[in-house]
Amino acid sequence: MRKLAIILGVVAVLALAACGETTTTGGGADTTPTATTAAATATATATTASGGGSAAGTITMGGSAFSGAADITIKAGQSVLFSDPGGVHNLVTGTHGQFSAATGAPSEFAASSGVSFSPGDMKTIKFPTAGKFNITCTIHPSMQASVTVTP
Ligand SMILES: [Cu+2]
Repeated sequence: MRKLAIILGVVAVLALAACGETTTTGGGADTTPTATTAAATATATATTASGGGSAAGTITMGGSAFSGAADITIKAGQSVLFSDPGGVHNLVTGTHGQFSAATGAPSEFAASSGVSFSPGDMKTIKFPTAGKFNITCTIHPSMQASVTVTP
């Protein structure tokens, strides 16, 4: 009889202990998942009006210089893709960073304001008239390229 009473007592204590444990659980875990709405702002880098088909040649710009072949030859009526993955540039006809009007140059190069580029820009420019056109950058006067247009 005494044994049974002790066993019951132990069971009762264990039961209370168990109850005590359970009361502590379930509290305070309010980790509301703060919805980090990643504003996936469409960084649609303004791809250019490369409207007129494929370019016959490509001139590529780095951070402060042309990279790759900067002197290319195409035929009249063909286009050059000016690709700028690297930097901020402003291309004009001329040399040493100075604009000089070039007869027969594409209309884009007719003004001293030239053609501006930001990283990621790709612009296809058609050269309708034969001639040799020197192209420089007003921001980086050491940048020099040329497009030779054969008839
Ligand atoms: Cu430049």
